[in-house]
Amino acid sequence: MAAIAADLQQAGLWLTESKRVAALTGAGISAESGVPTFRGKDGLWQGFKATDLATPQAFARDPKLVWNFYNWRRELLAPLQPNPAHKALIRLEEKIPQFSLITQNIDDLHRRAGSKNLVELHGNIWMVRCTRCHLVSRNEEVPLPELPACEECGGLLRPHVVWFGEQLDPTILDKAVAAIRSCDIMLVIGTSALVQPAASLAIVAKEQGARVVEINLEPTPYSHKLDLALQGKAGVLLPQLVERLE
Ligand code: BV8
Ligand code: ZN
Repeated sequence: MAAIAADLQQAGLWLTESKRVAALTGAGISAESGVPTFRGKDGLWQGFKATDLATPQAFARDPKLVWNFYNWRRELLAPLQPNPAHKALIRLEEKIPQFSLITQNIDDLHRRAGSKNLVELHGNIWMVRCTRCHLVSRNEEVPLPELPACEECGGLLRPHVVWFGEQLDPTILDKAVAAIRSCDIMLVIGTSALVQPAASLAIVAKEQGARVVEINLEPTPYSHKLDLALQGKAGVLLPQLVERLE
């Protein structure tokens, strides 16, 4: 326990000296809200892996199956609340002159927690996009019809999220990279750092001279390249880290 206290102390010091902070979050920050992560034991749905269903090919082949998957996640997510980790990032945003929050998550919990400067790299589960007229709208119906239709043109709607094999919105990615390129310190929270290009943002930060601190339940392929890797629950460690700023 002593080691982690010393690491928290050190991370707190670096944060106190920083004017520009960037945070990248993954599914692990929402785990304590009850959101299943992708690679934990609960990373499966009816025997399917998310990587099998969150693809344009799967949607073209069987849109009903893919919508069943997203409807299941929408129903599961609707009642869930932000946890102390999400809330600690709100306090950080209030304290740090320039704070950017970049998330891989589509669960909307950062927005619901009140994060302002938020970049959703992979979209948002409550946003839908028409496959015909490309109209994007927020829709919180739970559940949506099995094959939801666009109100404007009747075209088939899809989740407005980035599937595997799809490019991220360049404007959104550029905003994330700009924040990473200019930060003094980057926090990488609750991600297995396997999905690209999000995972490599930590290296972009390191290469421009920022300090990078990881908070995760387990080590990741990037842990050994970073300045600190705090092992533990985000809902426990993040509030402790932000307290050092008070
Ligand atoms: C692209 C939206 C290029 C959808 C998501 C082979 C090798 C390398 C790369 C590839 C490859 N084949 C394909 C690729 C590229 C691919 C990729 O990276 N694949 C991976 C699987 C290898 N990437 C893409 O396809 C991206 N696009 O590359 O386009 C391109 C170029 C030209 C032309 C066309 C295309 C698009 C990737 C975006 C995919 N969409 N989400 C949806 O959610 O339904 S990704 C999705 O999975 C999430 O958004 C998130 O990004 C990812 C899950 O990762 P994590 O968030 O890290 O979650 P995970 O469960 O893995 O880890 C949680 C961690 O938290 C764990 O470490 C755990 O220990 C920890 N934890 C748990 N509890 C806690 C905790 N930590 C703290 N506290 C706790 N309480
Ligand atoms: Zn339409």
